[in-house]
Amino acid sequence: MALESKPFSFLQVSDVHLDSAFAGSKIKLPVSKRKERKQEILEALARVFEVAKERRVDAILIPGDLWDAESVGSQTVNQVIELCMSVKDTFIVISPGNHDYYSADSMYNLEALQARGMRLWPSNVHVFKSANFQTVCHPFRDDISFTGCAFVANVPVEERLLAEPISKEKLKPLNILLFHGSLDGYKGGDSGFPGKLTAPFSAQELVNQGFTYTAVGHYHQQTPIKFEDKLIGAYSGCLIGRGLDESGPRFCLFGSITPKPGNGQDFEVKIEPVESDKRRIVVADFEITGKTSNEVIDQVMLNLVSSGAREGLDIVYLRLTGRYPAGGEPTYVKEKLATMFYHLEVSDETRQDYFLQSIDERTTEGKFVAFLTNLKKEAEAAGGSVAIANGEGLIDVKTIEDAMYFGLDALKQKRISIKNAD
Ligand SMILES: [Mn+2]
Repeated sequence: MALESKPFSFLQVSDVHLDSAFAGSKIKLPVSKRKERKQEILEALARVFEVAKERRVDAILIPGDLWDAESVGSQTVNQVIELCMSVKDTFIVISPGNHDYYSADSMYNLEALQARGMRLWPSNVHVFKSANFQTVCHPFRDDISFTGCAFVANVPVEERLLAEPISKEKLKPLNILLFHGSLDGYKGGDSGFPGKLTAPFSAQELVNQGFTYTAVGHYHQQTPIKFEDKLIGAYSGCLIGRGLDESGPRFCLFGSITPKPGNGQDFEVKIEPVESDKRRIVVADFEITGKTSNEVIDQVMLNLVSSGAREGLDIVYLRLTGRYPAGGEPTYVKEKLATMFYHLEVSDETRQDYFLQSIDERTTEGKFVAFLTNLKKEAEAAGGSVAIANGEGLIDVKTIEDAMYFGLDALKQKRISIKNAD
């Protein structure tokens, strides 16, 4: 078949996690802001569709996790369906992931939508519904095909989906692969989560399949996939930031694939990240030792601004470390800066500095400190932990230090402020 020598353009978006609860993160958004952020996911997705219209893309590729759970609200899905209807001339291809897996009750199932009295996915949307790879042709471009599959349950897939060659039977000259899985060697902050590894694949296995481009979902950090410097696919990463491992800008990807002159099978593939979340999560560390409260406030502000935190807009997670003199507990940081950002969470990992004055070794405190200091030295010499209570348990350096500070709190202040203990 002769190739139309026309470029193909697309937007790629995945890991949208619509209707996320925003609970369980160390960022600790208050309930009112969790609701706002939930709405902002839909707003971010609506902007993706606006970009698709502005740039007149040929397709929107969604390789999974469009919503966070099968319990996604029907109103939310209705709004997504409306967005899809608003771009009638754009083909939208969805390969369901582990969170939005395809099942008889799924919001991707037309009968399930009918049973709920909901509107149906319009004809410009194709959802892959089989765990095996299948191929469809672009409805308005007979030179382009899309191959994809679906998760059919939220359980990790151990099988290497790309180990065997995928059928080339229905492929067109420009062929796109979409799926949800874990790239070997991915280094993002979400790579080590228990149960996260699913449908593993390598860049070598991907290049062996020979697709023009592959849109992959699942991992949340925007990651181009290259083989010997050639771009063969990408993760767009998650659409908006929800947790500490999703700090910084979040993206959808604008892609363009242009046939190279003289050869119908050779293409130039380019992707461009487009920031998709109006807010950013900014994570910063600050050491307070030896600084006055005014110095701490001034320097924390400078530190946050240089970390890219935007006043009134961003979600800031500030980790304070170091030691403060008696009465100088850095609670003033949150009080002074809380209203500057959309949300500020201060993780106070500081300790009162009990060692500014020497502790008389004849006192209870002195004996307590001497005992734990020796124990800490033993633990350090033994590689980080030491046996206590006749070898029935091991105690590590951090726990010994916690014990020393909590003990000193109790002895000196008659109260214990338990923080930064595991
Ligand atoms: Mn996933």
